[in-house]
Amino acid sequence: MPVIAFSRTLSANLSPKNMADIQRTLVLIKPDALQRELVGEVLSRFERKGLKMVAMKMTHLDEVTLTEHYDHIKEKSFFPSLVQYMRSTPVVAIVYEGIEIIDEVRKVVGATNPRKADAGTIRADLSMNVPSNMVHASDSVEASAIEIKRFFQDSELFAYEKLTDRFHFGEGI
Ligand code: IDP
Ligand code: MG
Repeated sequence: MPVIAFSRTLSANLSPKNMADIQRTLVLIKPDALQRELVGEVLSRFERKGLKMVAMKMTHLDEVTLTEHYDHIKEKSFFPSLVQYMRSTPVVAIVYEGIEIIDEVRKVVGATNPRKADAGTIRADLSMNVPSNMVHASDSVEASAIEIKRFFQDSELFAYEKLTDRFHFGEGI
């Protein structure tokens, strides 16, 4: 993916050495967060971290999309119940952009099993179970590119100048 093309507004605040580390990542806020009225809490944790949101929408996932999305676990015995759970309400899909954002978001989200996740993470602080562990987040550069395309068209991704970029991503202030 051409890093410079999608990050022109962010680049105004960055030194060239940081440009190579700019990434995008896909987050899904899962049905348990919607049911438990914790969507705002999840968004707020990402906002407080200073993440730059470049896309967001509500969408109801179908079985085909979920089978693609969870291809790596589709042979597992829990897969049918995972699909049923993920289709029980719409999800909120978000794309964040920033330096090393893929690992940073996974750090804020925490380990897959909320009971093994570190305190302070979304999963540890707000949930107790798999599959209902609040949030999906891309786990690699390759996965994020595929997942963002799966959930968003190019026209739904926004480039804009966020005035705080220089605090979060610049060379200090
Ligand atoms: P991740 O979401 O931390 O990347 P993955 O291994 O990719 O974890 O699994 C995708 C999702 O499948 C998990 O977030 C969780 O909702 C569900 N899941 C994973 N393992 C189990 C399990 O053992 N039982 C039920 N659901 C599971
Ligand atoms: Mg995963």
